[in-house]
Amino acid sequence: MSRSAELFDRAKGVMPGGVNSPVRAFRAVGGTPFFVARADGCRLTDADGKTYVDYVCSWGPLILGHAHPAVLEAIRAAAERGWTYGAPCEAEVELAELVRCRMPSLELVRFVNSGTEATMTAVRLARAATKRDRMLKFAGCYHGHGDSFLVKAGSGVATLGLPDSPGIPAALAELTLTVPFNDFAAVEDVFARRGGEIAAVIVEPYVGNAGFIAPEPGFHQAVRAQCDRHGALLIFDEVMTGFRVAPGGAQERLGVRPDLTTLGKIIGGGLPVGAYGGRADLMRMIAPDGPVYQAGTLSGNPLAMTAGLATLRETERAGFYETLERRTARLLSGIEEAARRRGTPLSAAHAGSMWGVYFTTGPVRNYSDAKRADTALFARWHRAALRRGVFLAPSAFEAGFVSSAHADDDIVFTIEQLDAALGEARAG
Ligand code: KE4
Repeated sequence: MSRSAELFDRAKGVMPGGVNSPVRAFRAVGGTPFFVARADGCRLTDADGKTYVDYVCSWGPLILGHAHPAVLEAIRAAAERGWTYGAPCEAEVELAELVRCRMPSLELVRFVNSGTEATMTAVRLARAATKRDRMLKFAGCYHGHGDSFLVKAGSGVATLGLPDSPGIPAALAELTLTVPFNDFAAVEDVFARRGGEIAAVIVEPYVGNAGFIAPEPGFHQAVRAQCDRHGALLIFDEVMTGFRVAPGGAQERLGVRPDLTTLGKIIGGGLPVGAYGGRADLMRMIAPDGPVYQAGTLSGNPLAMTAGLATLRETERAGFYETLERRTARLLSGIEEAARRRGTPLSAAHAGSMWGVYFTTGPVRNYSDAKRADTALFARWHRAALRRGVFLAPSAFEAGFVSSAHADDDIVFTIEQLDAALGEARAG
């Protein structure tokens, strides 16, 4: 039995599913998850000494790859000064100022400890500011595990949500309306019917939790206009896209200014951090300035702030984003060429270094399109890729990431291995 298998058996005896986040259990792709012993640059090494080129990158935070020297040194130096104070420190001011400089729509920002905390609070704030209770989201978008988000669409448009997990009160779920992504007619229809009840629209500007789905030109601008017309707020959930798809995130790439933005992942450099921010008139409603309560023991802790600062500063190097986008495009064109040569229907897309592929003919415009992909083929491809030393997200409905630690020869190696893995997967 491999060391990972032994560890997984032990883990299942003490943690639900043997993991601390469900997707890591590999249920969607089969097989036993490997346990990581160490990580460096673009590679993971498992407990049995096998290495993998990593395209999960801890689900987005590691835009510099693992154990980047500048981040490691910053964390080490900060740790020597103590790592949580329960009182303000300079690092949180510096990171807040840097975030605002890169994303000017965040006139004020509050740090929390996860993307889930950020989105939960942003919706609470929107409800308080508008005195409305309903929220509009898009099918396939994930905004963390807050009760209001674990909701599935009911039947028909302008659908009242239904709980998508036990433990979610039906009365709360029905406050969440769900429509298809990229379907502006559906957005218009739900606003026509319930515009006066909607506190906010929350959206992943580029959907990274259903695979990778890009917005169609003008979609977000049209949603922005609908929000303005009906007095609803627009929340960009940039937990994944923030500082990933452009130096100023999706809002810079798209040229859309949301009222509120949620962040996470990259701004913590791999340590637990989330943030929400936006219009000063809204954010001043947050305690202690205003009556909307939110708090957190470790919010703004110096270690996480330092790791986020070191990470964002590295991304400001000349050509950083251009190089990442070039390598990501190279990776996807290699995968597309392999699929074409093997007669496998495949749809690929990326924005910056966030990418996704579906085994289905494109275009994939929304979650319904994504669900037509051949997930069994994806699972076989994933397992074959693992055997060949490439770690893809263990689900057909997750995005992939390229970091600045992925060098050109890593991309070439990956294309070769994924090509061969596709051959094995097709052979069943
Ligand atoms: P966290 O609570 O996991 O820090 O963030 C929740 C969240 C909010 N918004 C978006 C757009 C997100 O992508 C996420 C979390 N992303 C998942 C990846 N599918 C995290 C991985 C996991 O849940 O294990």
